[in-house]
Amino acid sequence: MILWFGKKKKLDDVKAAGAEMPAPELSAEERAAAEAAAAEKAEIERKVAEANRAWEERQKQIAQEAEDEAARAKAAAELKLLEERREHERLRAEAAEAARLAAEAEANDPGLFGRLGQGLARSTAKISEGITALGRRKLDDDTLEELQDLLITSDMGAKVAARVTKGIAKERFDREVSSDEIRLALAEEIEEILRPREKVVDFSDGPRPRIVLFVGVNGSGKTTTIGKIASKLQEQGAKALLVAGDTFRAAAIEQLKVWGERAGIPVMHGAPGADAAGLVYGAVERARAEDLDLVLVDTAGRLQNKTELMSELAKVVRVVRKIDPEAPHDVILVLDATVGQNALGQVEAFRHTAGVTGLVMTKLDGTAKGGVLVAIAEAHDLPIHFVGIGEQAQDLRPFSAAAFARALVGVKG
Ligand SMILES: Nc1nc2c(ncn2[C@@H]2O[C@H](COP(=O)(O)OP(=O)(O)OP(=O)(O)O)[C@@H](O)[C@H]2O)c(=O)[nH]1
Ligand SMILES: [Mg+2]
Repeated sequence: MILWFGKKKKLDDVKAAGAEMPAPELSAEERAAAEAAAAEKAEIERKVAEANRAWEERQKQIAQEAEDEAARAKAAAELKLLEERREHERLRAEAAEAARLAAEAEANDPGLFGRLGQGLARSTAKISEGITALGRRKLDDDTLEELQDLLITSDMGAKVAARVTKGIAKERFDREVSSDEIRLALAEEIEEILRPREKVVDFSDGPRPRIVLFVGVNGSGKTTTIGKIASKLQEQGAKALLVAGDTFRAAAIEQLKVWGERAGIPVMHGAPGADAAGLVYGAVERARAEDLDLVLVDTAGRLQNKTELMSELAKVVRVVRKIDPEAPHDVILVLDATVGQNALGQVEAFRHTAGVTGLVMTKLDGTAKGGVLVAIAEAHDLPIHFVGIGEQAQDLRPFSAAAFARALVGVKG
């Protein structure tokens, strides 16, 4: 598991642990003991099977030889019992095999990102089915154009789609390729664009209290994302404070309170309509006084073209800077994947106003427009911290370039 609040564990350790999970080393004695135990088990199994066979033979013989009805019936009943036992054994073995396969599938799953794969693969079935429909064929200009169109349906944008298809043609042009080969090649090209943006945030690094501001347009998933992160941080032992900086709507304060209560993290709020910048200033002072690790600030949703609301956000940032010139330490822009290409404009506007330092993309579970994240990754040198794949606390995953790229084009496993 990747820690988002890895006070002791460094990110690299955690990544290595997640990626490789080496089998425990056994000493020579332990190995010998394990081998002896396995041999003993095999011997017992062999003897049991032999006894069963002998017993079965004997029952058959009795059934044949017995003259009186009662003995024959008894032998037949014994045989039936044996069959029932065999059937039971067969079902048990089947269940064990199913459990083994499930465990294997889990082990081969791209770990934390398995659910993302399922979610995205479902929503981008169009690309995947389109590639399957191409069948085995020559990778010529026509095929490349069809592939480009398919990628564009995921809102990747024409420029990035062209770059990706050009990339796969480099070594394969005019060669016959299968759907699976195309899928893998596309995934590799997309991963290459995404890889530099993969950066799991470790909130325990850096200054205390670390001030994290969440910004974005209305309904993009800011409050929900804070709630999900809060649940995780609570599990990982961070001392945090949530701040209801969305002072416009009473419901927004309530929504954050619900998440805070669920996670057992205090929520600071003002009266509805209070000055957001003032509230955040107070929150930072409180975090210092109480020696907290983190302050997660929710802000009101605002459309990127509403200048007045955007300057209010700029004011929040300015006021926080007064109390700590380095703060806010993170300004996380929360983007809703369902808006597709529109998200690009949001990144521009929020970067300009609030000095965005990282991204979260939500609602990837229910859209075919997830490709826009590739366009954003190509255009903006901003880390992508998390992706949202549902409404529940566990539905936020650290971003993985490989898992995302593979899921987008429907590479299984
Ligand atoms: N399916 C899905 N729904 C999500 C996800 N993230 C958030 N939502 C839902 O999107 C809706 C809006 O989420 P909020 O967290 O209230 O969004 P917000 O950015 O705080 O909205 P405002 O405060 O109005 O600007 C809610 O119904 C959430 O449950 C996600 O990853 N997947
Ligand atoms: Mg909100």
